[in-house]
Parts: sequence; C-alpha cells; structure tokens
Amino acid sequence: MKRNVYLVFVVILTVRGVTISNFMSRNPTYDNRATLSTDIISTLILGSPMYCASHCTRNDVCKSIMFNMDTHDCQLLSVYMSDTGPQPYIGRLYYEKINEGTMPTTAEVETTVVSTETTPTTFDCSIWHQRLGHWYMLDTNYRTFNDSRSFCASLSPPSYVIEVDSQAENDWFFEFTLSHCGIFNFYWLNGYDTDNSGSFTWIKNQTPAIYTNWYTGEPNDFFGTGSEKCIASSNFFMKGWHDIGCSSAKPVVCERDS
Ligand SMILES: [Ca+2]
Ligand SMILES: [Ca+2]
Repeated sequence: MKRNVYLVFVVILTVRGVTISNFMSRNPTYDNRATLSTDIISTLILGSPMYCASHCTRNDVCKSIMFNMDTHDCQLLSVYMSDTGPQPYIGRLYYEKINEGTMPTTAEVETTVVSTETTPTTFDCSIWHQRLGHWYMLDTNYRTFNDSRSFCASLSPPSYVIEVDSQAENDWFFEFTLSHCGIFNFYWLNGYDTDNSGSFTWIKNQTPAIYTNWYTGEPNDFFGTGSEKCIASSNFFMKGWHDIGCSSAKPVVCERDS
C-alpha cells in the first residue's frame, strides 16, 4: 500500500510537470536582460528551466522567468519584459506564460493520474541495463563533468559517461531517464570541444560526434568562445543537446561496452 502511494505521488509530479511546462514559452528576444528589482518576486536556485517554469506557473502573480544556465538562479518576475523597458544584463534565458486562462485544474490533472495507478513499473533503476549491445546505469546525484567521469570510472565494472552515437541510443537515453528512471533534467554526455570549434569529440571512443541531437540554436558557447566546452542532454524541457560549462552539476548515465 505504501508503495502504491509513493508511485501515485511520483506520477502526479510527472503529469503535473508535463502539463505545467506547456504553459511557458521561450522568448529569446528578452534573453540577457534585467528588470527592476521590485519586479522580481523571488530568486531560487533550481536544477533546470523546467523547475523554474513550474514555480512560475503555480504562482498567480508570476508572469515570466529569467533562468541563468550557468548559476541556475531562477528569477520569478511579476511582469512581462515587453512591458517594462528591460535593461541589458548578461547570462539569463527568458520565458513567459502563454495563457494563464487555460491552466488545467488540479482535479483534472490528478484524474489523469488515477488511471495510471494500477501500472507500477518493475524496472529496477539501481542496476545496469543492457541495450544495443552496451550496458547503462543511471546516477541522479549532481556532479561536475569531471566528477561524473570519475564516478563512472569508479564503478564495477568501470564505465564512462554515456556517448550517444545513434538515434537508437538517443531514444534509449530518453526512455531510460524519463520513462523508467531519473527526473526532468540535463544529463552529462561524454563529449568535449577541445578547440572551441563547436565540434565535439567523444572522449572514450576518440571519434567526432557525427550523430547529434542539438537543441535549436545549440551549440552556441552562450557566455563567449570556449565558455561551454561540455555537452548535456535535456530529456524534457528544451529537449536535446546543449553545450554548457563543464563546472555545472548534473546527473549522469554511465555506459560500458561489456
Ligand atoms: Ca554509446
Ligand atoms: Ca549552449
């Protein structure tokens, strides 16, 4: 019974997350701007723009957010930037509510959930899983890229940060981190841009990343040349690959060949 309650709680969060995020829209027109401090409802440190957006959609006063991809500070704003005469400020991505009038009620969301209660998963997220001839393990602790590499190497058998080199492996990555285990987040991939060219090399295989799944506008070295030499893949919000700073802290999927 306790397990069922837990499962329902997780599924509620999942469904709520999917629903809520559809109500925020990225608007790059107002990236890298600041507004009056009196327009900032609160500043939170959160793991992704999705979490930032979900705080805004649950706050009646909030109309938009600014999310800093590097420091992860999330500003909830009581105004739309288009209304306020924004000032330049480097380092934040802007999102705004699309239509507050069509938010589903909690009852609607939770009605959807109840129907999924009877399908508990038997997928064990604490063990290695074999797919596509390789083995995979998820770890949801937040680490820098180098610490994630060390973590995967320390496992038994030793492994490396996942190198996604086909559509099939990319599909499995999303299935693993979204359908089976994990949370909405960015996860490290084992690529590195050695020469700031925007071309990434898989560190373990020592081959160029030929198959790619970049999110729109990425890779972009957002904070200037060489500022984003690592890759993380978002499994939900801004779904796809992003070049990011290597000192960010993200969860990881470890991969091994045998
Ligand atoms: Ca691989
Ligand atoms: Ca980027």
